[in-house]
Amino acid sequence: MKIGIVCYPTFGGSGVVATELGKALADNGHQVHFITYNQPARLDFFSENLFYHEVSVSNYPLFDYPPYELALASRLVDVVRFEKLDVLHVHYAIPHASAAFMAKQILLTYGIYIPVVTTLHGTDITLVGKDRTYKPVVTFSINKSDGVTAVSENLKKDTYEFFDIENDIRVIPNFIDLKRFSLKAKDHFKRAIAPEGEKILIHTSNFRKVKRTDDVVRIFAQIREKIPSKLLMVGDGGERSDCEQLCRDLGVGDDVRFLGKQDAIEEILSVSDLFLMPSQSESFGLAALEAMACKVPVISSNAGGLPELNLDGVTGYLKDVGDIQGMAESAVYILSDETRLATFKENALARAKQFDLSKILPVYEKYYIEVIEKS
Ligand code: GMT
Repeated sequence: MKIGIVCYPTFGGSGVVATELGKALADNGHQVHFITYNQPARLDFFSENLFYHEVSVSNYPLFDYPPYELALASRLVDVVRFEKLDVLHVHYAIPHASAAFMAKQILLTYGIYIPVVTTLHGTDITLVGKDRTYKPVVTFSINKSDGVTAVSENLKKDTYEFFDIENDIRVIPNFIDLKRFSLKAKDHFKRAIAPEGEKILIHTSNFRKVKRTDDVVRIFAQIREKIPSKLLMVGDGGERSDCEQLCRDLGVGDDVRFLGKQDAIEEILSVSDLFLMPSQSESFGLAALEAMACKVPVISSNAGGLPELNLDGVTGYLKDVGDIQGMAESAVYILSDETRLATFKENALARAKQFDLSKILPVYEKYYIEVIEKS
């Protein structure tokens, strides 16, 4: 197949899923065309089946807001026409699904019907999408897509609840490439971070409010009272400086390291004992799946799709959003017994294997064929 992929080219979950999917499809012999405003962050190697088409937005003094959606729609028209694509797969509804709809209408004037698959990732529904500013367009463009997928049952349920959706939504969960995400031997790094054999806790995110990064620090402060430990904070975003200040206020600054954005996340996960994800909402929790693939159990909130990934008492624990004490107690329970910790680590990996790329890729391929055939 010739597949066009539209996504945010950043380290965010939806961009990562879209890029990893495109790379895997290309490996499987499909021709994959990424259409976005920057080279996707994880599109870092050459393959004869991978193409990148940049969307450039011309700016004029008249525009307070450069119209990216129009530039994207125009680029989609060109790429579909000249590369003869079979299907367009847009990740994150806003503004990709509506740009794809516009491109689809324009392409009809050339006698071309391009089926569009929209994948809903989370905040495009739970935060941004249901904002009145965007709701009518999001509803319309989901209903006009030829296929719609959501990354968890919970996100599917939320989408039907918040919007007037007539289309079927297929759940295709996030996936992990276990060839890349696996436990790496990084003992020298572990010794450098935790020279006295302290336990290592980790959080990775984009430091947005929805991630409740201040809860991460508070949970850690309680764990540290019971168990010698260190915290690694990976990623960057709006909440980071408040979070750093909170570490100083709570007197835990010396035991917390802010590492910023990192590429080789699997290496940092490999030295970690426990992952903290106390999010306010989380449609799936790809970062937790990456941790589990590196044998790191997860203490998370029970928000959104997290219970579909993290199994309470098996791969970690789930607590209500904001239950800092409960999360800290569960962490101490796991970390205070080496045999118990080892069992949770094995369980985390076993669970991650159920989301291996080799299992999810054929599901997407079959879905494309189904959508193309019915269009
Ligand atoms: O987590 C983020 O804020 C980034 C966001 C995105 O769209 O880039 O992630 C969402 O999509 C991921 C991939 O499908 C999911 O694993 C994340 O759970 C989801 N984030 C939220 O729902 C907050």
